[in-house]
Amino acid sequence: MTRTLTTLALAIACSAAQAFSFSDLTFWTGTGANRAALVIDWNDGAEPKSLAWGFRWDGVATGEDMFRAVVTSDPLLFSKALSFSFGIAVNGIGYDTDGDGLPLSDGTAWPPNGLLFPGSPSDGATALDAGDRYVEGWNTGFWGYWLASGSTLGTWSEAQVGLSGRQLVDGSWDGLSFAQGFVGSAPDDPVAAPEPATLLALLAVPVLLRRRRRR
Ligand SMILES: [Ca+2]
Repeated sequence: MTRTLTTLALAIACSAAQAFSFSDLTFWTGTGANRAALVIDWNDGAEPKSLAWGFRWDGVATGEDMFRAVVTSDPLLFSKALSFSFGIAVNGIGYDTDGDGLPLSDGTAWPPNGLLFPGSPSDGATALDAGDRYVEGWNTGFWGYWLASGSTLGTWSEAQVGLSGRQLVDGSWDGLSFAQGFVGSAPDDPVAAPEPATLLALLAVPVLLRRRRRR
């Protein structure tokens, strides 16, 4: 298993492209004629710096719709989010890189779909597995929200709305980039999050069973 995961990590690292485009995405969720992508940059010093997922939809969809769809469909992706009258805000995002669950230092009990609404914000929890990634912040930092356009990833600019207020545009990019100490930076160029079929081949049983056990 260790060697398999190392191979997977190498495959992820080597798939980084100079000009990342929609055709580079391998993990897609949702159905419809429109396409957008979600890029998550932990700014945690680990590689790959950021990962990207694709989202398809018809009609009207928001950044929140894409975020919820991606988090709840990728078994390796987890998030703590908060719900307000104006919509949701991201508190923490984690990635179970080694596919055996995402235990945190604060004992968080993740729900089956990986998207937790804890009710109050938290700071400072860390991933217990050495290879996993998790960053959260509310008073110590925050998940900045960025937007870009173009079938090839263009220049990022800070969103002027939250995830719930953002209406997705066909062929656009949403970025979440953690701002430690409230010092924001645009998402670094991503690599494609591994597609479900790859995950199933490499990790399927352990990941799916573990998620089921952890509820
Ligand atoms: Ca793990």
